[in-house]
Amino acid sequence: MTIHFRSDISFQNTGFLAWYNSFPSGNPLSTPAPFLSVTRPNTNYSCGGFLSQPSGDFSSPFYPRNYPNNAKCVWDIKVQNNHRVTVIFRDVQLEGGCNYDYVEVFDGPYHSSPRIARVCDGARGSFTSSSNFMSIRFVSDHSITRRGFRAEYYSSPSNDSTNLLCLPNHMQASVSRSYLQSLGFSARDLVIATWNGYY
Ligand SMILES: [Ca+2]
Repeated sequence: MTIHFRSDISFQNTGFLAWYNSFPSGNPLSTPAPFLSVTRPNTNYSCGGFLSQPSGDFSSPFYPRNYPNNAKCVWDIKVQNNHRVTVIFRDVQLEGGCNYDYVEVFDGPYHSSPRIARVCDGARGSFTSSSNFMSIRFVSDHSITRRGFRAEYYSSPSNDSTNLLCLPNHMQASVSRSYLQSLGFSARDLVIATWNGYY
């Protein structure tokens, strides 16, 4: 008999443990195979990291499968000078209560910066740094895990300038008030076609 195990390029998990036995072919029921179920704590993963691209995304370990217990992950985000970082939380499914498993957003490098927010189960929303640094920390306690979270970030100029940013599922257009006023318009004159509103 041959067993073939194959894995693809992403999402690690514990894997499997199988048991085999042999028996005389004339008496197949003489040695019934025991049912065996083994779960081990999964420590074979890495999380967090240094993100230096102008935009990107990150998620809890093994997302969208359950994150491990006792996880502590820090993502440090640094974008180019004179830009700010905005992080958008798209999906946050954590153990409820906010004191056991949570995500924290810091306005600069972790350890030396004030906390902007603690993101808990069910949260959505975005947060923007005051400089070109932001850090995100994910913490899980010793029990109960869920799907985790997925977040995206992008950078935008921190000064009052005109800028257009297009990502697969996010678009941002910034037009400075002074530029509009130099043309004789106000911010209320700005209209996005096919959009049900005026800005
Ligand atoms: Ca937990």
